Amino acid sequence: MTRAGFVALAGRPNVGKSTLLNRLVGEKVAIVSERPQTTRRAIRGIATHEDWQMVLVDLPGVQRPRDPLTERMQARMERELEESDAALLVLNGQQGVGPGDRFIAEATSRARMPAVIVVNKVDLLDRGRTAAALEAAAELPLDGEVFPVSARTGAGVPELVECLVGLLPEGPFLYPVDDRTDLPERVRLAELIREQVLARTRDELPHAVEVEIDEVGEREDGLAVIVARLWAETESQKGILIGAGGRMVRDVGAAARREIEALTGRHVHLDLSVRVRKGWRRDEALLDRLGIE
Ligand SMILES: Nc1nc2c(ncn2[C@@H]2O[C@H](COP(=O)(O)OP(=O)(O)OP(=O)(O)O)[C@@H](O)[C@H]2O)c(=O)[nH]1
Ligand SMILES: [Mg+2]
Repeated sequence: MTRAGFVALAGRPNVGKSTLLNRLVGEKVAIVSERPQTTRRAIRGIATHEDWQMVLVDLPGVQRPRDPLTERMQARMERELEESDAALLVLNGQQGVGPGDRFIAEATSRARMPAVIVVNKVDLLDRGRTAAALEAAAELPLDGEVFPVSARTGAGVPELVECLVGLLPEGPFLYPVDDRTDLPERVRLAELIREQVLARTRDELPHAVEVEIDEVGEREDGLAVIVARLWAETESQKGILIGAGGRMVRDVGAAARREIEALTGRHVHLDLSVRVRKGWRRDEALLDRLGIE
């Protein structure tokens, strides 16, 4: 008999949920950055072994909603949690346990499902601090085993996987064995481009940018062609994204192209332009089109 089910990753922004999901899946399906609130969509990553399949749901970091974008992120998180078979609460071991973590632990506990707690980033901690973080995690108002893990190095991950597999219900696989994510191709491409923007911008800009894929095609000579645009909210943001002499958009494009070529195994021509769309974060129709639901 096989086991299969959904595991929702909950946790504050920037604790390493997406990094852990990629580690568990063994492929980059969710983008990662140093900025909080990198993940905007619920992304499913699929880990399949001989006799089990675990669908990891990477949720946006929990935060107080402040506009339609963040309201959607928050509502999506609560829905996904309800529909999962188990919850994985991720903590940042470097920061210890705070009120935000307790809030999420309580919300997870109310969802009444098996839970596991991960203390992540232990590669940055000595033994004493790891022990203190584990102790603080064990005192959270959420039942579940606690695991010290480094999503970055993979330390502690096999033990975590073994525990999670035990929580999956018995049943047939939910996705084809070769699938690693349920993200539509266009969204996956847009996310790889956004990741490169996040790596190069600061302050408000990372949150002000969205990426839309206009066209995915193929030239006669077989070269894949992707036309994408960066949405900014103001002219000054647009100026930063273009950069002196077009340098920023060129660098973002070149780096994103390399990522896309690595993912698809094909040569790609990426046509990237920058546009202004005031208040895109409040534009419900655009959010729909971008797949942020
Ligand atoms: N040293 C160390 N850094 C880590 C580890 N896991 C994640 N990080 C870093 O922490 C930062 C945030 O990682 P993400 O995976 O994007 O965090 P997230 O929880 O998905 O964040 P949101 O999507 O914003 O909620 C990135 O710079 C990662 O490289 C880890 O185990 N060790
Ligand atoms: Mg994330």
